[in-house]
Amino acid sequence: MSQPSQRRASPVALGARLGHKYIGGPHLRILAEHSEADVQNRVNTLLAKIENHTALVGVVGMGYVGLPFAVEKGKVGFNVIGIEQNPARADVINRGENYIPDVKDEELRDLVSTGHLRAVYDFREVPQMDVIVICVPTPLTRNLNPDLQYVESVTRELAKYLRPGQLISLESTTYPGTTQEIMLPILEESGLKAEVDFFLSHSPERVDPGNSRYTTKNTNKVVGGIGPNSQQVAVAFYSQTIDHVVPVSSANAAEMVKVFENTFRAVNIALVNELALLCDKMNLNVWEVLDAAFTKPFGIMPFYPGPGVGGHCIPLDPHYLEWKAREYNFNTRFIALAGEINRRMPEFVRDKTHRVLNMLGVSPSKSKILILGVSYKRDLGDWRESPSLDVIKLLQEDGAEVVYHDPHVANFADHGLAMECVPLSDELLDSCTMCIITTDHQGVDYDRVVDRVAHTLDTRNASKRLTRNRDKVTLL
Ligand code: SAJ
Repeated sequence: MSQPSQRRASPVALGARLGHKYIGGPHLRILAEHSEADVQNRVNTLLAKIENHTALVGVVGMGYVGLPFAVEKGKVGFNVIGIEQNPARADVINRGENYIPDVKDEELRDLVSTGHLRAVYDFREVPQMDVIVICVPTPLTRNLNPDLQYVESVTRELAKYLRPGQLISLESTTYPGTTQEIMLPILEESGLKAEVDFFLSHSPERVDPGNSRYTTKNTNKVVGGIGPNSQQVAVAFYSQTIDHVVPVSSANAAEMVKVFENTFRAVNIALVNELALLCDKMNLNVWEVLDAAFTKPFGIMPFYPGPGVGGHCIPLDPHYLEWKAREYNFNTRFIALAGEINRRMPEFVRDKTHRVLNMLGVSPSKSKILILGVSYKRDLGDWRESPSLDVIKLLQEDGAEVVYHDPHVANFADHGLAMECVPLSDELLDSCTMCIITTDHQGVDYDRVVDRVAHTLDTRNASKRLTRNRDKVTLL
């Protein structure tokens, strides 16, 4: 098959594709052919830098996605500059200190000491970079609409410094169309043309915080360019550090893949949460039902109910797709229903708490309740969007005195709350009316908690291995 540069496209088509207005005459034909050769040269130059690891890599946002990504690139020999708007974080990195559990301290320290990795506060060094990867948050507004302020502000900054030959790749989870419809026009305000002067792709992050089995390196990576040149350089770039790259036909497709993945989880978590609500009415043990259902060796995968859905992905990302679908007059009812059920779970926990307090003969306003676990999932210290915080607020509204213990969270301030972790002492346990297990961290002595507290509401089945006093436990 002929190489792109050998194809004889008509000057009009070529000129149009290259972003030059065809005004006729042979001189443009020379210009167009020269530009096609230019473009191919830019692609080849970038490919060479990527393949010999001399490309200077920029990573915008040094969080739980950006920092592990930067470390993987540094480990294979790329020089990496982290652009981190939080100067304190940038300074920590430049001291060779780590703050992301999924990153190995010694690997970060070595990369910083050898100069392979450093952090800066702003975008002034972008012109020296060959590839810039964007790993910034994509939150929701209060009424569940996409909030692209970080993606847009970063893109505007990049447009100021953009130069021919660079690849920009967005990793943040977002609705299909963000890269093509939002980022591309902003970047072309620079006067440079996508696919001709610079290259643009979407490659959704697939980080499962705390998952030591699947890492940045061995998790399959989907990559979609806004055109064939962008696709070629983006696939080459990601292939340097990721075992298996999965090319898809466009940035839109890549964006859709990711929001589908997280919608899949949100819907299935909502399904088991709904089952928990029904089992409660039917006096069935939802944990027993699910454990038995998951013995089926095919056609099913484990999900479990809980006090709600936390983190910065599952509660948020599906609503990016829901919002975009409305543009097509399409109601994504599964997403809406899943969000409704999952957001309702903290209230269900409050209802069950009231039942336990009634059984103990204590009114909520006279109770002292221990919340065991505030991070949004086990064995992590991240409390963002954690349902535990919703449970605490609801119980405080009922007048209860609420304290928390979480071995991974020394303190937190969010949702109008500011609390310190209390030690899990015998005195504390003896002073509490009841305990609610909201995060099933390993390493907590659940036997001891259940022994000493009058009653425990277990929303995670953390007490499943309890050897005694099962009558002092109520399961979600
Ligand atoms: N949860 C349940 N029941 C379940 C699974 C999860 O209640 O069966 C709750 C968790 O307790 C947590 C929330 O849902 O509060 C989200 O859990 P999660 O396991 O999806 O954790 P995240 O959001 O940190 O990571 C997810 C990734 N997780 C997995 O694939 C296991 C993955 O979906 C994405 O790569 C990532 O979000 C992301 O960054 O999008």
